[in-house]
Amino acid sequence: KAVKSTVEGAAARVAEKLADLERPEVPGTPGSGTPKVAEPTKPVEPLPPKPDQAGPERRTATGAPTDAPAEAVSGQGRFLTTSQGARLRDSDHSLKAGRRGPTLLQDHHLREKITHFDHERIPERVVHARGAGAHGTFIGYGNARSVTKAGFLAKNAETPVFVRFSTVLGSRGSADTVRDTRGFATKFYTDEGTFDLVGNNIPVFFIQDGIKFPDVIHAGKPHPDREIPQAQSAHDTFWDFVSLHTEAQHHTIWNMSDRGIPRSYRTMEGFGVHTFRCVNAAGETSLVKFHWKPVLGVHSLTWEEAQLLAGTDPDFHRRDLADALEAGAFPQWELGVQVFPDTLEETFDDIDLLDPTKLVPEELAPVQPIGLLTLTHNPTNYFAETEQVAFHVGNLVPGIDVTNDPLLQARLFSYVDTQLTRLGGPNFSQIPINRPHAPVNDMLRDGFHQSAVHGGIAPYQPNSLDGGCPFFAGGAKDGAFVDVPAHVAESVKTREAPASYDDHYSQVRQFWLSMTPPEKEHIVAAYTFELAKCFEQAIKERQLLALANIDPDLCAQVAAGLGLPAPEPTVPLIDLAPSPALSQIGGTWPTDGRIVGILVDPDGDLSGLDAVRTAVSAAGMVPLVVAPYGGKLADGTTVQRTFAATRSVEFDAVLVAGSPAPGADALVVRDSKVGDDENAVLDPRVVLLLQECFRHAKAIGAWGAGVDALELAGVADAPGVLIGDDPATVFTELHTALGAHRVWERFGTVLG
Ligand code: HDD
Repeated sequence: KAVKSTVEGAAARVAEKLADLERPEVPGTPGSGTPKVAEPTKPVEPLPPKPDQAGPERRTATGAPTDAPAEAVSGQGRFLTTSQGARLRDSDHSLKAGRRGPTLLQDHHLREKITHFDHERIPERVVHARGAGAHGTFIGYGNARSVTKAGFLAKNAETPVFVRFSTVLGSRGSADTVRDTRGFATKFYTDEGTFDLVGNNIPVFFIQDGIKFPDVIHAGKPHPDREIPQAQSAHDTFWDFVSLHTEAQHHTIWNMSDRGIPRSYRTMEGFGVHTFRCVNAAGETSLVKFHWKPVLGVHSLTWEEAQLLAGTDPDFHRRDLADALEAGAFPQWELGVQVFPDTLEETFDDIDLLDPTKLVPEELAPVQPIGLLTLTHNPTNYFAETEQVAFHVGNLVPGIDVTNDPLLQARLFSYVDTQLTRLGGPNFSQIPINRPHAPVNDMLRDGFHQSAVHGGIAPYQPNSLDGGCPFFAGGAKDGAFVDVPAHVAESVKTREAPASYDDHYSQVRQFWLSMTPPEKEHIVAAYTFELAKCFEQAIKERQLLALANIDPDLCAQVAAGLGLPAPEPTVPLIDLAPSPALSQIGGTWPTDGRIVGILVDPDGDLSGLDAVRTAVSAAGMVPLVVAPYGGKLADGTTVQRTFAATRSVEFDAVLVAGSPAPGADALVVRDSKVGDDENAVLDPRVVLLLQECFRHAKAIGAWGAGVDALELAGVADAPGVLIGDDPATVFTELHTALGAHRVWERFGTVLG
């Protein structure tokens, strides 16, 4: 009875409320001829945009409220909540029928937590899965006006950018230092729309037509039966492909050169690869190739370093970039262009500009700098930014257009298409990292993950309801992207390539002939390593034939390493003039962010250590004190690396501090029974470290009794081994040597 009266009471209260409500007039009554629901008769303004969902208040790690930007605080809000904002008292125990269970299906919090976790992963990129990103700024020099009207290249125009560097073949969790091409993709958030320059650190590509992209990638990826090897080209299917498709030989020799194993993302060149068609304000067109030139110079690892690093620090490149940004050693690249007249033939000096397996040597067409890129910030969240960023070669701005390069044409399709699977639908440009900074007023609607709340009722153009908006821009004067009216050769449909695409060797030979002796030595070693990893004899022999067509001497050296006969060339060798710009050796470069290891004997003479550490830091480099065990040295210096936890490959150069004191048994181990200098032996980990640094042609310095260590390791007397009594002088010489990246003359004398 009590229940009944409560229900009745509630019903009465509802009826009362309803009676109070103002009801809209019902227009007309049935049969009166007036429709019941009014049709809209005049255009309505779009609904006002909804304010962004407010995030919880920000708190510091200790729970105190803060105004710090979101990326600077570890947590948000004081209390842990569900995804719906309900505060949680416990997220460690599931809801059970008694302490010993079973777990109840009604545990909505358990289900939310596990369900979300179960769906945290998205498919990794089908290529370039492993990458590292950074934010920065691009400043135009203004000198590209005669070539392109692109606004972001105007003098002193500042444009925010996001760059993602990557390897190509490896999975998302693979190692950074594998031998591979590196991606160098830049998103310019310009006022005229987003421009993406989706390039590589190698100026040519494996194939001439995008229809073969799945083939070359299937060949390079792990074998489908055992899913090995990971992140490698050293296997049968890769070499099967490139020896059968000899157009791939040019890209392949770049991979086998030191370019395939960069020292750092900061020391890589970047290339747009394709030729683009640019247009200036007067409507004149030019053909253009884009280049990124690193201010720090182009430097590489040695193959042994790369292999060791893949084990000791698989994140070597990612860490190097993040550490440099955090330390304020902001990496910079100049954007440069090679400019060619836009002729009907689309060639320059007989080089087909639409063939992506060909480059134009810088000696023939200099790279002219047109702007400066500076990377300044690490991403706040890897997944949100580096993983979800979506590049597209079709993201173009007025002033930059595509050409008919068949590789580029296929890419224009692939990059949007791939995001539909990878990012789960067509609205990926609404993800914060992908949002243009130019105002967007499109008529794309709905779809998975639609997060915009579009107003209005007329998402079509033209319309007469939403005020007729939006309107078409009246051509170039309104800043519209106008496709360049490029000539299209009248022709018949055909699945064929131009005749010039048949030259697969002349520029590969030119690359080989442009290398210095140590670079050639590295290339021979790389081919020998990779082919030795192949099992099929026929593949090795076919690739040797390709090498013979590049250069008989190269072929002979690799064949000798494989224990196979060197075949004769099957095509005439064409000698193009060498291009010294292709070599990485020569010149001196800034050493910002380089790592200098300082080996210290805790029982030794520590005088000079502090001054050297300060000098290394003052030179913009990172000093790392290495000792047999951790903790603090007698002078208070913190040991940053122990012999057990480091390997030579972590350092660009090493110093051995003045030590050891007589009788010390750390860095230099003396024979305890005899206790004299003649029986001194060096800690084997230090021997290994010094000998590796020596083999990798790194600058090595020592002062005072530290020289003993070099002598005991057998590396005391050679170019780039800098010995003296004064630590400051030794460091200055070491710094100068590091400016050349390596002590090049040491290669050839030892196995590098
Ligand atoms: Fe590509 C990713 C560079 C040819 C299809 N490519 C991708 C990335 C870079 C390049 C740097 C990674 C972007 C990122 O960091 O998210 N790709 C190149 C260069 C090429 C090239 C320099 C030749 C000059 N690519 C190429 C062809 C096709 C693709 C011919 C297909 C026909 N590339 C893709 C892709 C990817 C991609 C499948 C994978 C993930 C993505 O796009 O977003 O669409």
